[in-house]
Amino acid sequence: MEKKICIVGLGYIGLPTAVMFANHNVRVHGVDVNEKAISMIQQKQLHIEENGLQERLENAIDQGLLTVSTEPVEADVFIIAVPSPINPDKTANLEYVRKATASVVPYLQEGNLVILESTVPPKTVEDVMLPEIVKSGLIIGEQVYVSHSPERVIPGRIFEELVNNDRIVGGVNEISAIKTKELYEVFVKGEIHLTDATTAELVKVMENTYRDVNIAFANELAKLAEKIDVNIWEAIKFANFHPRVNIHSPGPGVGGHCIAVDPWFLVELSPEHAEIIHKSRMTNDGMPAYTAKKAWSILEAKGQTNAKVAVLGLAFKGNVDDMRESPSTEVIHELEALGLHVVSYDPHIKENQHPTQTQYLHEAASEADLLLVLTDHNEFKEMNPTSVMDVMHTKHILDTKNCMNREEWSKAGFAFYALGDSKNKPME
Ligand code: SAJ
Repeated sequence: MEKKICIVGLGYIGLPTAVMFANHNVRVHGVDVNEKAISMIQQKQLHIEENGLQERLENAIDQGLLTVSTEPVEADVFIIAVPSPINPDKTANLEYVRKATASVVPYLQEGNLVILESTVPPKTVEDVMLPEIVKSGLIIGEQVYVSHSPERVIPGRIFEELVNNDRIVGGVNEISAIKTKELYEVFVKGEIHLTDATTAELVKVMENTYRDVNIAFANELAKLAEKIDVNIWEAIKFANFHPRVNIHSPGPGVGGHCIAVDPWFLVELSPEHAEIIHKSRMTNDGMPAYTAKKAWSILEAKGQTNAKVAVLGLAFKGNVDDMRESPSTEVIHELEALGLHVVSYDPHIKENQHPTQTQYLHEAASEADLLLVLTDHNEFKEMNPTSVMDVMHTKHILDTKNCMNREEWSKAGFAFYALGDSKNKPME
């Protein structure tokens, strides 16, 4: 393919997408405001962790198909993949999207296509992007094509999902959508469904909101199960044998930059019509405090209110290096507020990301009274109790992700507790 693509935003979505196109013989120029990230990428180093990214990045650069800098260049297609976070008052912050769009306007030429990949509140293309693009003097939909093609990939499996997931493409007009579809067909094997930009925006936000509401439901069930001595993990497993039931998993909270954020876009749209969505957000946001309280109760029952807690997991979910909106931060904050001493450990998180952090499991566990598992990293699932039991002060473990081997830890003499389960509580 002769086309050249300029991708603005080289984060968790932009960089893998850039590398993916380049590995399919498309010339790509990547842009980011983060100079450190740019110089790392130039040296074929990663500033983010993703399976399969390193070798694909090396290949793209070695083949001369990927260049990066802090400024856009002329291209046939511009893809915008920048953050769309929420402000402290939970309203959408669309400044990155607006600025990224404005940054490509001076480079736009007749026939170009501009695609927004970032997840945004419905109407962002219309209300935020088009007013910038119109400044190019090109007629939108005729001389410059615009669309929204939300990414739908899950961190950790991005290269698989970029290829195999179906994609939704919403154009400002039909020709914009068709041109976008033709572009992604370079590597997408899933189906590409065409619609208008606002529908595509809503679809993406709905998907993540569905997950948030479903997780809130699971969290509510977990709390209820604890009242009646039922193991919620077992109950959910059984319920999910029903062909039309798919209950998600409870946990210490919902993190990441998507699921804990996107539902607010719908709440902002019309609060009085988004009651379940709003309530679910609050339920999930309440889980870190619930988890901390549960940890505290376990220790309090043993008279250990001045205890040390070894937190296992700072990442927002298993096997990723991403701490954005991680519930662990909030859980630790709550534990400290309850007067507990916390040392945290996460093999996926680089040094100095959290004041309580150590790079050594041994140091976290040393003299600890409770192991609190907040993230289902493979390293934790495979952990042998003997690696920590001798250095701990008292052998308690609280598993909030149902990822630890209860039998093995119990056999090693640990009192094993789980979120959503008071059925199997240790005998007093
Ligand atoms: N979580 C639970 N219970 C569950 C599932 C997840 O507590 O049953 C928690 C996780 O531990 C984590 C958070 O929710 O803290 C979010 O994790 P996730 O794996 O559900 O989602 P993300 O944020 O990594 O990726 C989501 C995906 N969306 C959907 O699955 C609908 C992904 O496809 C999107 O591309 C991504 O958001 C995004 O960028 O929007």
